[in-house]
Amino acid sequence: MSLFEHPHRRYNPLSNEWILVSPHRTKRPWQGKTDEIRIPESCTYDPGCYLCPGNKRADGDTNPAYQSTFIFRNDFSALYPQVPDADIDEGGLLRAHSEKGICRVICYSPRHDLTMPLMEPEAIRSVVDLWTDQYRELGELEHIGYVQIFENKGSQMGCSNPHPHGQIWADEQVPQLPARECTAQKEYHESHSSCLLCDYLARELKKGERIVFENGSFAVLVPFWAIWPYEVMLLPKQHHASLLTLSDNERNDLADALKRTGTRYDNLFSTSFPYSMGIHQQPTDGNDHPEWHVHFHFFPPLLRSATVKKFMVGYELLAMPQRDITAELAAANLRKMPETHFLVR
Ligand code: H2U
Ligand code: ZN
Repeated sequence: MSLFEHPHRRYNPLSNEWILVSPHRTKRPWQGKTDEIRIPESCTYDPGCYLCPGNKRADGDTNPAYQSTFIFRNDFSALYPQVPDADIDEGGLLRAHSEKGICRVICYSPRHDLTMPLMEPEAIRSVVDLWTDQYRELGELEHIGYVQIFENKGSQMGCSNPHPHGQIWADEQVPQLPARECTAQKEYHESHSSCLLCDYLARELKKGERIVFENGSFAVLVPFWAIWPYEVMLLPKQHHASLLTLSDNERNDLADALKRTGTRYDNLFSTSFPYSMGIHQQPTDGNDHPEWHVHFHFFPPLLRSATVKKFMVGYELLAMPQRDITAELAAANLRKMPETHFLVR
């Protein structure tokens, strides 16, 4: 279709935002920044790592000799529960309110050198179980209206340590981006009497051009409206508002989908693929959210190699997001990748 061969705007119905796509620019020469290639860590235990079993953390606590996953309160939490309620509003121009919350760190494995694609499916399943339990436990707290589980992977995404880990920040109020998704899903649900992401996924599965792969219960696709070059969304085929209602089999399929997504990513540029990943689940604000469909976003910065990344600068910071490589081409490139990790071939 010629629309997709020329500059065009695409709509993101989840965030109610637009993105500019400039497919003709993919042939432009690159004379910009090239990072030094990092060889993946290979030691199973690092005495200097604050996440390895038995080691001391920055606040002086010692990690237990954990065998599977390990969770602790973030020693430098951005949010904490004991905050006095307070508000200001001066003419709608100076507004602020207090915010309570809880921040935790999750170690995926005692092994310092592993990442999700190199972990056994059973070990990834343990992480899925922990995410589910944490979402339940934190969401049940009265002052927690939203639970954000996420992971920064790789130093290019600001990750502080190669030890496989993620974070949870649980907030009193629903933060801005999930709040936008909440509004969009709610409006769609009210006007169509169906779920936005169920309907979207059905269309994508029928078309196939943006699907990376699927298993029995999950699909991984490059969204039509993706901003980052190799951004993907991972979502269950059945309607689930959160991880809580996934069956045992669906949890196993989720672990499988996470391993395969990570493997394809790493194989794309033969590197430990950096990204920020997060799970969007229904708010835990005490309201019903039949509109909400749980999904994972992966936002990786790499564009053309292990060293050439996309910068969100200039027009993106000042006007709107923009991409060159189309979502369809990105999906085709990821679809071509083998599912055996390049480090174990
Ligand atoms: P990142 O790799 O995404 O930065 O996450 C690591 C988190 O671990 C970070 O939020 C916390 C940092 O505050 N941390 C501790 O809680 N204890 C430590 O000893 C070091 C780091
Ligand atoms: Zn470690």
